[in-house]
Order: sequence, then structure tokens, then C-alpha cells
Amino acid sequence: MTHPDQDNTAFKSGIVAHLTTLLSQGCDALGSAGGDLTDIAEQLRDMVNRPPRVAVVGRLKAGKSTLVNALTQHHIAATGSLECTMAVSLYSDGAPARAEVHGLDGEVSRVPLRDGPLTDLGRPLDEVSHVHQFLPNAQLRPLGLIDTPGTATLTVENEQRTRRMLIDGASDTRRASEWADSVVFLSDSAPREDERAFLSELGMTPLTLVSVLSRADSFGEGAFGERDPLDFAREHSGRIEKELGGAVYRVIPLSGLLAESAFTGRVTNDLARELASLAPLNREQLLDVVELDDPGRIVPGFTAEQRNRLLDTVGEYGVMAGRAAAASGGAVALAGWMREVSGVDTLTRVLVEDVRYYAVLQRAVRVLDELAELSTSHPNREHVRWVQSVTLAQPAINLVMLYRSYRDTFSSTPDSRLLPLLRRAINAASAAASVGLPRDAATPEIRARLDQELGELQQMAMLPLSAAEDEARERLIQEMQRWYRELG
Ligand SMILES: Nc1nc2c(ncn2[C@@H]2O[C@H](COP(=O)(O)OP(=O)(O)OP(=O)(O)O)[C@@H](O)[C@H]2O)c(=O)[nH]1
Ligand SMILES: [Mg+2]
Repeated sequence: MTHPDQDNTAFKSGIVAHLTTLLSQGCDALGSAGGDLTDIAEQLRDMVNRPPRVAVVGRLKAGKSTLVNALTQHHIAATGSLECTMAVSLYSDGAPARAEVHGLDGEVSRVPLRDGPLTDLGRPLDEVSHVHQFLPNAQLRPLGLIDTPGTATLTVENEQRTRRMLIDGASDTRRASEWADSVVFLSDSAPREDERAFLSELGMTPLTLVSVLSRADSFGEGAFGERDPLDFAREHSGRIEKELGGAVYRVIPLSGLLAESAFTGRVTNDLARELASLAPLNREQLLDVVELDDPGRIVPGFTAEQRNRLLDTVGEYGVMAGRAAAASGGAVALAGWMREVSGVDTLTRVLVEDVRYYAVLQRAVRVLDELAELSTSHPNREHVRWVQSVTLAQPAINLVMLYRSYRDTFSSTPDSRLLPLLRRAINAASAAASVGLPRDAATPEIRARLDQELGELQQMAMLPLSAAEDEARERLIQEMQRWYRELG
């Protein structure tokens, strides 16, 4: 099933490339005036030129680091029931592999990276702002990642670290290049009150916020319950998506554990063989294998060590439901099954094809906001205004302004009836799409629909609208008129 926003990948990647060039040129022009504008422009240029970044946030032990490993297909982040992510960690594609530890004092120190997660920061945690790791990793090319310490009232310090980075970083120009342009929120249920408050502070829109129902493989009663936990989690995600009423882009059920293990080489032939040996067991026998001190009493020769390794790698659900794949096609079939049921491909597609586009629009808005601010406050405001006017005159900036309108309307009037119209306009690659018609709709039909919708927008002038809605209405009218002209 294709999601309505999901049908124009080529259009979106074209816009991403075009906006990147355009904004990068804007930054060059801004910096050419010298003085502190050079530094400001450099920060903005870094932000514009790096791949957009997605921050992974959520409660303690929600599975954030496991997801980072699954998305990069590498064991780069420490995970486990005892291992807590203490520092905010940025991951970017880059060679050679290296880690920079950024201190709160502005000092940056290099620490060596060996195979596997970084364990020693080389300085006390409370002096560290964040760690930036560069790894030669193709998965990080379209989208960089930020792993964050769990947010929970129990761990005030962790929460502060995450806040400092994601919230302060959003308002501080000097830190624009460290900022997250989109967020994945992990939770085992709909966001709680405190989580909603935290999320709303991040300055995202429903287009740059994806919710993940994590640990989907142990959802409900888990692997040995009546219902298949993944099925249940899928159904539940649909329900949360409705409940949130468009406040997040999607709610995606995910088993990070199955995805991580499938991608990081943990599914070996030995492991698959051991799992396959459990295939003939019935549910009760399998439960015994999972729970008894000595599983050899059920399957002769099967050791507790083998059982624990299986549980660590594929979890109870993998043991229960992955046996058939392991028995029929060994490690390859098992890893393929794990990847498929984990939900990671859906999440990757949503992040890389959709959210990446909105993230680029979001940071373009940030550049425009920055220019607007400088155009009133900076001593060399004449120069800034020139850069601003040249940038704003570019046709592709239309989409950025529509996105800004969407952001402002959402934050002032979250139930505005203009939001779906703005969302459609931001995604429209053709006149037909701009009014919700199929690509091959006939011109007279498109024209009639544009007429009708323009009429409705004009009428809205009579209604009480918020300032953001007023602006959104104007922009939508301009956009529809532009499509009208394009029809000839
Ligand atoms: N069954 C199951 N276990 C998972 C899943 N994802 C993570 N886990 C386990 O949950 C534990 C915590 O996972 P992490 O990825 O370290 O969680 P985190 O959110 O990074 O934790 P903090 O950084 O301490 O907040 C580990 O033992 C993982 O193996 C999942 O999808 N299913
Ligand atoms: Mg972690």
C-alpha cells in the first residue's frame, strides 16, 4: 500500500539537491562580506551541506541504540540491559573512522576508534557536550544519526544532555551544524504527557517526527501469548496513528533487535542450526527450553549457553517464530525472515524517501529564519538583505515558504483545516497532485478543481483565522495560481 505522500521520490530528491545548491550559494554570498558573517555563514553552510540528521529519542532502554545499529547495519552503539547511552552521540559517514569528543568548554579531543562501540570518552562525562563519530558507512550517506540518552524523570542528567543538544542546539546559531532536522521517537505505547511536552519543545512538525512502537516482538503477551505480537503491534500502531490525529508522520512498529541481529552478522550457520533443532517442538516444550536451567532435558545435547545465545540474538519471538525459516533455509533464510518481519525496511524507506525531504525543507526554513534575524540585527544588514532577497527570489523557495507556513500554522492552530492543504501542496509534483487528482487527470478537470479550491480559499477570508493561517491561505492561493498558469 502506498502512502499518499509517498509517490514522488524523484521529485523530492530533485528538490533536495536543488535546495542544497541554492542555500549553499546563499551561504557563500553571506560569508563574502567578511567579519563575523564569515563564521555564521560557515556554520550554516555546514548544516546545509551535510546529510540531514535524525535524532533517536525515547525512554531509558526503549531500544534506541539497537535501532541505531539496525539502521547503520553495524554494531556502532553500545546496547544492552546494563549499557546505558550516557553521551549524545552523532554518527556521520566519513573516513577514516574517528571519534571527536566535544567538551562543554568548546574543546574537541580525538579518541581512537577500534572495532565496535566507543567505550572510553577520555574525559569525565559531565564535561562532555557530545561525541561525533565518523564512520565509513554507506547507510549514513543519505541520513546522519544521533543516539541520545534515555529521557526519563529518573535520569535527570541524561535528560539534560539530550535537551542541551536538541533544544538549545535548535536556537543557537553557533551550533546549527550539530542540530537534528528530524526525530524518531521510540516508545512502547502512545506518547505520555511528559513525552508529548518534550517532543513539542524539539521544534519538529508532524512531517519531521516519526513515532516508532519499539520492541514490537514482545508486544502484548509476547512470543508465547495467544496473539502474534508483531500483528498485534501493527494493529496497535494504526490505532495510535489515528489517536494522534496527524501529530506525527507515521507510527511504525519495529523490532530493533531482530533487525540489528539480521544486519550485523550475528545470524551464523551454527545459530541457525541450533534454532532449527527446535523446529519440531510444540509450544510447551519450547517454553521449557526457554525457561529450564537445563534445556538438554527437552532436546538432548542442547545447552543453556546455546539457548541464551539464541535469546540474546533473536529474542523469544525469534525463537518461537523463526524456527521454520531456520529449518528450511538456514542462516540466510533466518536473517531474511528477521529483516522482513522487523519492520526496519519500512522505517528506512520512510526516513530516507520522505522525512529526508521534509528535513531539508526544515533546515532551509532555519537558514531563512537566520537571514531574517540578521537582516534586522546585524550591523551589515544591507548585505544580509541583499542575500535574503536573492535567495527568496528563487522559485524553489516556494516550497520552503509553504513548509514554514505549515510549521507556523501547526504550532499556532494544530487543528487548522489548512494543514492538510499545506501538506498536499508541499508534496505536489504536478498541477494534478496539487489538487489531489491522479497524475493522468485531464487538464479541464484539473482546472475546474483548481477553480473550486481557489474559490474556497478566497471565501475563507471571511472566517476568523490566526495570523499563521492567514499567511498560509495567501501562500496556498499563490501556489494554486502558479499551477493554474503552468497548465497554460
Ligand atoms: N525483544 C527486544 N529487545 C530489544 C529490542 N530492542 C532493544 N532490545 C533490548 O533492550 C535492551 C536495551 O536496548 P538499547 O538499545 O541499549 O536501549 P536504549 O534505548 O539505547 O537504552 P539507553 O541508552 O540506556 O536509554 C537491550 O538488551 C536490547 O537487546 C527489540 O526490538 N526487541
Ligand atoms: Mg542507548
